[in-house]
Amino acid sequence: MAVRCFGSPRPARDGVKFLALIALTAATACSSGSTPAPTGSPSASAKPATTITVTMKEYSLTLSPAHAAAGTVTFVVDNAGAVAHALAVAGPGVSDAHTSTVPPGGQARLTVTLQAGSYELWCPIDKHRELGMDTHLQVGGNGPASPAPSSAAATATGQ
Ligand SMILES: [Cu+2]
Repeated sequence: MAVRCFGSPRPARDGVKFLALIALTAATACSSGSTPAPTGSPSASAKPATTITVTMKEYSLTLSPAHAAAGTVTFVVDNAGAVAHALAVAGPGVSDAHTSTVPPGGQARLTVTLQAGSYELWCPIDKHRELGMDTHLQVGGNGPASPAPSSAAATATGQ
């Protein structure tokens, strides 16, 4: 019965709070380790990702813009058609990148890392590819040929 005097929910609650604090601290330490942001504003310190809008309908794919530099590219897929579509991408270094099925009027995003070269984009649903939902994206080299992301970022900052 002495346990009952002790048994208020407060100790347990404090324990949870403490654990949450540890988790929070760990998360903060983790993120600050990968991104050195001294002023606390994490925006725009890294090179911004390229975004390409892909408009899908029956039966075509339209890229805007229709070219990209090597690096991280996010395809924003808009289904402007009347049936479900999806986007698949293949090319140098990318073999099985695709969105899930996008319903009519829906949107999806697909982020891939592109190298210089030619990429094929198509809709993998039914025979949409054969019907015309198939296009290419030319990816150009990004500045000097040295593929070192960290030194490239330093160079960009210095300019
Ligand atoms: Cu389709």
